[in-house]
Amino acid sequence: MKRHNNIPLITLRKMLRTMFTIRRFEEKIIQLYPQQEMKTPVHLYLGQEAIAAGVCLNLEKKDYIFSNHRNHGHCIAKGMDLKIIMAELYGKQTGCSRGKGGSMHLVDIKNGIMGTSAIVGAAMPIAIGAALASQMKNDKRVSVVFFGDGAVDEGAFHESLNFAALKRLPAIFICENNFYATNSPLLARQPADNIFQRAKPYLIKGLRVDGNDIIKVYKSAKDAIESARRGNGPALIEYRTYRYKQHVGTRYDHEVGYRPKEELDTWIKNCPIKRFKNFLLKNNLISLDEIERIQACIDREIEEAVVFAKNSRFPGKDELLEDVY
Ligand SMILES: Cc1ncc(C[n+]2csc(CCOP(=O)(O)OP(=O)(O)O)c2C)c(N)n1
Ligand SMILES: [Mg+2]
Repeated sequence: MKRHNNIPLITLRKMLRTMFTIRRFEEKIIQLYPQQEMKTPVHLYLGQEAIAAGVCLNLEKKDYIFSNHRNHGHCIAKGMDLKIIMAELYGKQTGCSRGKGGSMHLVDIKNGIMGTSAIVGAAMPIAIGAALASQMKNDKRVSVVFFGDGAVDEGAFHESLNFAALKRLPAIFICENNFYATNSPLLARQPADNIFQRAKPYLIKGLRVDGNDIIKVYKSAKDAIESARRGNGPALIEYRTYRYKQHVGTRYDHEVGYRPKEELDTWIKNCPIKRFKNFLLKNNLISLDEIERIQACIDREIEEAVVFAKNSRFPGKDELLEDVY
């Protein structure tokens, strides 16, 4: 079987396909949002695709992920049906929360997507609860929790690391450090840019990895996930990356003044998809024709999701209080 760097060709292609799917899905939202049919706020994942794709390609269907407000990429990479996501964004009854949750409340239990929450840091204690259950049942599941650098400001981060380390839980903490929490830069909120080192006092593995290099993301996550599955306890991985768009919404925001345009430009040059595409082409692992075929296929799938969402019905008045706790 053809391999590169010990990664099978089929996995390398899945990496590209998953990143493309996330990127094109988000771009479709940007295109459709001005029609004002999607009433949900959206926290777009553009620029961070390598992290969701690289991590989730190491997971089995039974493994759990827990996510946050910037969740589309995680859910797509873990295998959620695009139709169901799109329907939820359109507030339709066929969405995963029957149209009552919107973008920040995606869930798909059968694919191990245990829910996403807009409360910064909230998913971490829930993820280690699930990991504790897996340990007690010995079901060999791994729980992965995605959170931003902003969630590291929260007490729940330390409590969760502490407990996961103490019990050697099969829990992987994935921090997507994009250097901002809303419009607040990392160093205005934390004394040092050293998130991965927070693993040290808990005596667990802490890594800092280029989050825009999918091969590095994949390999680092693979080691951590396999180790956790073998019973060796949790890990904290800090992936460094950047979001292209405003914190919430579909526009660029460099004119607001909290981050310079040059910074955005530098990161756009460092696009994880462009980098990986060039790498595959340079190493003759894919042809331009094949890339175009993959892209066309993804675009068709996204288009179908839009048609499905638009054609679905809104929840009725009589359903308003169903599934509400
Ligand atoms: C407990 C809590 N505090 C504040 C907020 C408001 N809020 C929503 S997203 C966000 C920033 C999150 O930043 P980060 O964790 O770095 O994720 P990113 O948006 O950069 O992906 C804040 C402060 C919230 N939702 N929950
Ligand atoms: Mg952030």
